[in-house]
Parts: sequence; structure tokens; C-alpha cells
Amino acid sequence: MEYFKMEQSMRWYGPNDPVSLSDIRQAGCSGVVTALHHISNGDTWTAEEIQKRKTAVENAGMIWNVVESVPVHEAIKTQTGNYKQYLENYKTSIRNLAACGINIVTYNFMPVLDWTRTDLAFTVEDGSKALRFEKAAFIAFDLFILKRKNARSAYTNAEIELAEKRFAAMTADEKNQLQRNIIAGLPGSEESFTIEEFQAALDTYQGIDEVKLRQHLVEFLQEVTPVAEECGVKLAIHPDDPPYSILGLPRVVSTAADLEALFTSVPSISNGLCFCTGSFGVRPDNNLPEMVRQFADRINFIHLRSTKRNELGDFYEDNHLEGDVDMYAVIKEISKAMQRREVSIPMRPDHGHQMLDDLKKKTNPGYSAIGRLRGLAELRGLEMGIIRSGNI
Ligand code: CS2
Ligand code: MN
Repeated sequence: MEYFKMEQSMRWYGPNDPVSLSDIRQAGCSGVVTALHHISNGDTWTAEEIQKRKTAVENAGMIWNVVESVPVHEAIKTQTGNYKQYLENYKTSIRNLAACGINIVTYNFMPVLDWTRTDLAFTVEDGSKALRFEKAAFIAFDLFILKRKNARSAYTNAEIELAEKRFAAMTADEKNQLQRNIIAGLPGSEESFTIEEFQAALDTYQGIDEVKLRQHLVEFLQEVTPVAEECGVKLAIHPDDPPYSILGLPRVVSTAADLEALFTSVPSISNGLCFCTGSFGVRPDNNLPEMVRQFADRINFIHLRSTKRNELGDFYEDNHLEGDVDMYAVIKEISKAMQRREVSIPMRPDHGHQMLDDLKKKTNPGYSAIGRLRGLAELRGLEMGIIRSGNI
């Protein structure tokens, strides 16, 4: 019997990515996840530019299976300024992608910041480097570098004390590095800020709480999903990372209840999900296999990665089959869903450790080749074991 397996993919940042398409092919991928990062956030993606990228991927013997991401302009999230024009541009980009045969589109709806870490080169015990979120360092940034008004009310006294100690022990270089890590933009983020710009961006969310942001997300989808449906495009919202409010900003794609609300408000089948285990898995109250079961019909794209958290609220990106994510149970549920739906869902190992030769190279944090290759190899082995054991 033929089984539906996850479509093995890797993210590629385009011609400037130090990891080449040939590297990705040799890692065993048939799919490439990419975006037109050279087009400014909010502008339309033309069919010509899309086709150029598509041809580059196909010439390397793979297909461009998923767009990650067509970014949603901040003006759409806050519903200010030119947002109606940006909405039209978004729809046109979707139509152009569909016309070129690309029909899975990832995006996120996190205010101001995309994924957030405090440390991009945390050495784990085997000597490889991982990304890490350290709560005390993050709070130190908020209170003593950004100096955000009323920030203290978001933290406990014990947390503030720890952050004070942490900050007092930092050198000037470490403080600068921390600031850069948080606001200068990680790979894939479309924004990068100075402190002043960052505070101004935060200010645009004054008066926008969770209820309002959720409403803006629903209204965005009510505009975009009819177009996506019409041209056969499936959207895939990426969850919040980390999956809770930070810096006073609302976040509305963090839990099963958030997803439930989203899919109930906009039932269109084009309103789908990028199931990112690394993002959802940071919350102990997110039961991942259960969430896969619950939203199986909405999952259009999968990010597999594991995090390890501690009692202080810190977490680091662990090896793909270790940490807090029960990867066996997650892949089992995904396999079941794929057989039932009769589809292969694209999957990428979402980040990996910097290791071996990559430690000597300049790499995009989280996106070096060898660590992702290790993750992908382990994940495909696990999937094969699950399928061949007849356990689905
Ligand atoms: C990150 C993000 O965690 C992740 O997958 O790499 O850049 C993510 O791709 C975006 O939030 C999706 O829009
Ligand atoms: Mn992800």
C-alpha cells in the first residue's frame, strides 16, 4: 500500500542564502519554502517575479511548494493608514501566486515582532549552538533598555529582581547584543528597528487589545479568503512565537481556543493553519497531538521543532526528537490525518542547531544547513517507522 508522507521541504531565503538549492536537494527535499524577501512588505508580488523564483527552484530539481511568508503589513493589523490598499495588494499577490501554480501561503498576525529570542548562539551541552529565550534577559530589555511605560505591571516582583541582577551583570556589548537580537529582526522577519522606531511601532497598538486584534484578523480573512478560495489557494497562519503576549502587545494565535475562534469566525476552507510545534509547544497547556487531531482538516503546512522549557519561563530550541514536544505522537496524528485526507502535507524542520562545519561559517540563526539536515533526517526516519509499524 502507498502511504501519504509529509512532503520534505526546507526554507530558502533566495539567491543570497548561504545554503544553496543544491544543498537542500541533497538533504533529501523535494519542496522548497521561500518568499520574495526583496519585495517591500505591502507591495504586490508580480507574476514575473514569482515565476523567476519558481524557475530557479525547478531548475534545481525541486518545486516551490509553500510561500513563507506573504507578510501582512502592520497597517492591516492596526487598520490604519493605507490598509485598504495593502489588502488589495495582498489579494493580487495571491492571485498571481495561484496563476503560477503556487497554492499554499503562510503568514502570521503577530504585532510588530515576528519570532523573538534573546540569545542566538546558546551553546548546548554537545557543543552545538541553539536559539534561546531567556525570560530574565527579555524583562531586562523591556525595563532597562526599552524602558517601556507601565512595563513593571506585567511581571512579578521575583521576575523583576532576577531581571535587575541579570542586567547588572551584563557588559555594554552584551546589552547591545540583546537589543539587536530582539529588535533587529531574525531571519524571515520583515521588520528591523532602532529603539526609537521600536517604541513608535509599539505605540501604534495603543487601544488595540486582544479582542480588537482578533477582530482585525477576522476582517483580514473575510477579505482575503474568498479570493484564495476562488483561485485554489490555501492560507496557513503561523502561530505566535512565543505563544503569549509580549511587551504589552496582544497575540491571538497561541492556543487551541484561539484557533477554534478563528476557524469558527471564518469557516472558509482556505482559512488554514501552519502547525508549528516549536511555537505551540512552548506552552505546557497546549496538548500538541490533541491539537493536530482537533484541527487536522485545517493543517496545510507543518513546522517540526522542539523546545525545552524550565520553571522560570526560559526555553531553548532542543534537538528535534528531544525536548518537550512528543514528536512521535505528533507525527502519528499527522500521518493519520494525511491518510484520511489523502494528501501529503509539506513539512520543514523549522530551525536546527549550528553544528559541525557550520560553526565556522556565517549562517542565518536557526537556518544553517547541517542542523536542519540532522532534524529532517531524524524526522523522516521517525515517520517511516510509524508508518511501517502499521501503527496509524
Ligand atoms: C520563524 C518565522 O518560527 C518560524 O517559523 O522562522 O519567521 C515564521 O516563519 C513566520 O512567523 C511565519 O510568518
Ligand atoms: Mn515555525
